[in-house]
Amino acid sequence: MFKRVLIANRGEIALRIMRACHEMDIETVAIYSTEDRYSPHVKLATESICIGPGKPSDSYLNIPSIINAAILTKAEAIHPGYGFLSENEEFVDLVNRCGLIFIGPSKKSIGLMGNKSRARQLMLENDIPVVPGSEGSIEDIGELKAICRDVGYPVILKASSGGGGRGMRIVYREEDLEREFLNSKSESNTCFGDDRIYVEKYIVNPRHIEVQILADSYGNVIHLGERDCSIQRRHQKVLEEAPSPRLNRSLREELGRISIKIARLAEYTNAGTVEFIIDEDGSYYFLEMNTRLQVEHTITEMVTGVDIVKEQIRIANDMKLSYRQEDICFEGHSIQCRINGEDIFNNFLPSTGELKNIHIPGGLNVRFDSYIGNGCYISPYYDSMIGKLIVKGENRLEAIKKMRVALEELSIDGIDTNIELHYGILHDFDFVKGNYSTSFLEQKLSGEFKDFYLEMENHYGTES
Ligand code: MV4
Repeated sequence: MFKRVLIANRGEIALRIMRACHEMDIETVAIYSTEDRYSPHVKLATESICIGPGKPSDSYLNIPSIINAAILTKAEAIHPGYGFLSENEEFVDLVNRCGLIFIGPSKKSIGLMGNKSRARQLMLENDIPVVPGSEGSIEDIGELKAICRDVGYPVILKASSGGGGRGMRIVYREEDLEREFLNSKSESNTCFGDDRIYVEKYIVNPRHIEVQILADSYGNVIHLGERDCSIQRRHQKVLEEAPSPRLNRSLREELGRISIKIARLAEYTNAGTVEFIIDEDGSYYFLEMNTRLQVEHTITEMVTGVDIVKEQIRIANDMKLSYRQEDICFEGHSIQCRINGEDIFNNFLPSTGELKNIHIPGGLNVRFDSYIGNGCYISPYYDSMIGKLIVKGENRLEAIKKMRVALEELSIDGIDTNIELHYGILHDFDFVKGNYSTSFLEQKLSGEFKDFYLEMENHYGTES
């Protein structure tokens, strides 16, 4: 096993990875920017090394500095966490060529799945359902028009190198197609340096469901069930739950089987997530595969008892998975609320500053993964997510009630947070019924549903 691992990340996920390492008697190296010099990941690591100023491109994205830090501190492996360099092929390649181990999938799998239209093509060739649309990327407007006539409007244009919604355009009529095609190409070129676009029929009000998989270097692949990630705003997930209240046993088993098949097709190793959308009549379609540890891996851990980060480290060390599929038992229901520093009454503007009077809830099956503490400073340089409140109940209703109580107890002064938004969601009748789609938050926040705001205001008042 590794003696020492460098964690190429910050915030709550750096702490999460550190805990797994220390439990496995592995020493840790933290990297940090000057902006993060008082952050807890710096103190809790075995050794810490400053790699540059606050701007991510000068520090957490600075490949030469990070690799030099690993070599200087004699780390044998690098865990990238999520975001930053976690899905960067060139980084994986350089890590390996410097004689270090990347704790994650191979360069090849990351490259394959990073090209969304190529991944789509691979699924088509192997009879895995994808949304009707183009075969690969689109050559010209004539071809695009023909495909859209064939599949019917609305359609969605997506960037081949995309993800996170950038470059995406929903088109309702043929007369808008050419203009949106050019817009989409230009935005994709700006964001990803790749202007290739593919098209799919646009599924209205889908559920966004993803399956966690683990694969070792001996060809063993298992799935850890699904997460429902439909509660999101502007492509940022807000609340996740496992299992999905939308799935029945047969659909669940089918998605698990297909996800394992997809991992095998990609010769995938380590932890990964297969994303699907489910339309209103229950048909499912492969969307893409995420080749990293995800923010919401926690709820899968809560319902399976599997420590996903420990498995990642074992796999990277060429050890076999600790579980066979038959060993995985699903128990109870888990919900995660992402706690963000933002002003939900002012267009979700990021809120930064020094925290005080923090109270963290506790109790049976209540988990808070964060990096916050009294006096801690939330920097505008980084993501607004400051913590994740996670609960598990014996069933969905118990989980909802546990989360309501935990949210009431959670208190953070000094910056604005989205705690009240979560309270509104957890008390919404449609949410409680499990009756929601990816449009849920947008609809509730549009003002069409005044009761949603009332629920928040009744409880918290409208001060500040
Ligand atoms: C879709 C879709 C509907 N139909 N594809 C969003 C993120 C990326 N991983 C794929 N996404 C979607 N792809 C087809 N064919 C709906 C989404 C989607 C979405 C789209 C627009 C606005 C908000 C959304 C939220 C979740 C998913």
